[in-house]
Amino acid sequence: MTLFHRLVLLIVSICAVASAEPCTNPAKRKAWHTLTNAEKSAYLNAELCLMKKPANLGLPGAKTRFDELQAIHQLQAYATHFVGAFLPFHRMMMHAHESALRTECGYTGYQPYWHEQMDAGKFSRSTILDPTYGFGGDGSRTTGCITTGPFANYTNSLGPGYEITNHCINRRISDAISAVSSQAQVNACLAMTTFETAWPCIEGQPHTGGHAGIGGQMQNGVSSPGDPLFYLHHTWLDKVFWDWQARDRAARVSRIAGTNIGPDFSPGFPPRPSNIPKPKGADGDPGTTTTMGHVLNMYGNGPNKTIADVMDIQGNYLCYEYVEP
Ligand SMILES: *[C@@H]1O[C@H](CO)[C@@H](O)[C@H](O)[C@H]1NC(C)=O
Ligand SMILES: *[C@@H]1O[C@H](CO)[C@@H](O)[C@H](O)[C@H]1NC(C)=O
Ligand SMILES: [Cu+2]
Repeated sequence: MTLFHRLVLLIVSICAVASAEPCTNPAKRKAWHTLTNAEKSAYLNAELCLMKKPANLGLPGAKTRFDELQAIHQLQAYATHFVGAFLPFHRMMMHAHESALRTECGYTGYQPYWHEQMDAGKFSRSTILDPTYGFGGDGSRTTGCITTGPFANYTNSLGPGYEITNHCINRRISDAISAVSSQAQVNACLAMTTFETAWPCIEGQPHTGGHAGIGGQMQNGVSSPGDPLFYLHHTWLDKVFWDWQARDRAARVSRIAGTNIGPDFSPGFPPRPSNIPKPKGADGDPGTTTTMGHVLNMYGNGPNKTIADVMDIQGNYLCYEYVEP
């Protein structure tokens, strides 16, 4: 074999590795209530581990790694809600959280989701609120603070809203509001035929069910990731988004739309303080419309990626699937 032939062989084998099927063995994201008690404990313990790990990114007010993930949301709430990037942004945030659990806290499972339709209208009786194999129950009627479960004594350092204060995780469960996490609402969104209608549908009713049905910190549009239930809720919404995309996969993983300019104020959202600039579009978008080049800013909690990188959950960057309950 001549040197030339060796070189050609080398180049061919490098190309073969680089073009290898990127996602052949997708991770399985499962519904919380289908996990074994051992799997539930492993997840809860990994979250507690993030709550004990000191912050290391220098983000304002954050004391732990859990807080730093919350900060991603607090720092850009008005730039990531009511905009085209809402669904891809939260998908990326779920991935950043899942990666932190796995790489920093030895978690070997994947991010579970809360199959909320099974609990719609009766959140208060959900097994996800179990004090031992779950997230603990409702807030106390006097203090609002949760008093049961593994996170009962966690001190949130970020929130409520844009504030940086020490406080408990609080909840005020409403079974009535939780009814909008119903299968009927999910079906209505899945039936939408364009991104322009599917995204506001998902951001509307099923999204509100998990946030306002749990209440307290979860209901705060800015600081909601201070309640670890946030990740179970938004992973479910990500599943709804993916179920919608999968109905016409090629088209729906390759196109995004919507404004990238958040509103000045939205009901249910704490007002944006004057020191937080009004979102004026994002890096990677040439104008005021959300594009595939839009950069999803993780504030150092893992890499930034573009919307194009995360539109397919079995693409070049993400590699997971949702297991039906
Ligand atoms: C929270 O603190 C109370 C009072 O100190 C204690 O009884 C309880 O076991 C603690 N719960 C957890 C989950 O650490
Ligand atoms: C992530 O994106 C933001 C906004 O575009 C940018 O300011 C920041 O430097 C980026 N961070 C990294 C690690 O690339
Ligand atoms: Cu959000």
